[in-house]
Amino acid sequence: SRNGDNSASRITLTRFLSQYVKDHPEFEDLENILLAVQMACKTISSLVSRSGLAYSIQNDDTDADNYNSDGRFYSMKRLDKLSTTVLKNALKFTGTVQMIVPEALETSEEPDQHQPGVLIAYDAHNLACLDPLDGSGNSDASICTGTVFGVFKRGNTVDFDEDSLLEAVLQPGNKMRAAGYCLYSSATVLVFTLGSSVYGFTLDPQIQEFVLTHDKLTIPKRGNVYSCNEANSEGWKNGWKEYLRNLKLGQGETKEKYALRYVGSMVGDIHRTLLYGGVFGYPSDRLHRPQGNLQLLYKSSPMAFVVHHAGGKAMDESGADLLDKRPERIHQKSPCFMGSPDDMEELKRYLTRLE
Ligand code: FBP
Repeated sequence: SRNGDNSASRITLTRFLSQYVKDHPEFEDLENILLAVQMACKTISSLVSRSGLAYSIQNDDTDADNYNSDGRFYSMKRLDKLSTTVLKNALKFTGTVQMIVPEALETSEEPDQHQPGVLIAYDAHNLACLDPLDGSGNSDASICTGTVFGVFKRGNTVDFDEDSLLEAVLQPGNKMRAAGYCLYSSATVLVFTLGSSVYGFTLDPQIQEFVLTHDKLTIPKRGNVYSCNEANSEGWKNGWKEYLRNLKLGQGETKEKYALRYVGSMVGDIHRTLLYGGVFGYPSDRLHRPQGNLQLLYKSSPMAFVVHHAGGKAMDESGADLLDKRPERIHQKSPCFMGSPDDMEELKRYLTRLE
């Protein structure tokens, strides 16, 4: 408009969703969940951006919950918990969604590891898994974090008792109806797909609304960045090792020398990969993390669903489609790779070669 304020013509997420379900009535039942997620993400965004301030205020309080076993201030746990509460309340507010917080501890590959609190939400039609604050360990240093979610069909046969629901949620990513994430960084960006195009919305802090900034987002066919935790390289398999050696030497398919970028916050690393292209990977590390570090159900699977619908690809360590992999347990981890289609094809040749 003439005064330079085009807010009236901008497409907010709320408006976008109401139009989307008008055009695609089969997704009508998802609108409530998505609106609740966007509400919660706005609040979590504001909590995350104030976490340093919360530190100085809470530093002298006597709440034992704020300290870990060494007596060190432990605001990470607090922010984790707060985000879970915010999401739970937002979903409850819909009046149609109920929740389960599965026991964090179960027999796992790494029983001593901190198990993040995943949230399972359900209504008459859907079963959703939500990771309220991935990478929360980073937030004290003001490094980016994210919320991740994936939604499955509940299916008529599933009973309402907790065990049946927890069993029913163990589905491969290709069964998702919707998935997405919200990145809390220099900007807050919510990216999601309802199984066709991918859309990205940026939170405008002035009006506290998510506005459409990435319409039909597609990943570049090729990138020149790889992203992984190099400190695990002694335990990596040969395929991934050789692939990276060639990228570093400029002897891969493109003959271009690749750069390394690793934030250590999955949502940030994968969001960058979506926009700039390249490869993100958390492979197995024979010495320390035999299944990598990313839980399939509520971290890598929803992210893979987004990458796939943006034109990218996600694989496990055998080169098989990650979206076909069904978790056997809620917190099960799996090695994973995702990124630009051409980079993934190149990597696949290394992964499928016999060791
Ligand atoms: P938390 O949610 O427990 O912080 O762990 C998840 C995560 O931080 C991912 O965001 C990230 O990709 C990965 O762990 C990093 O693992 P590593 O520190 O081994 O590189």
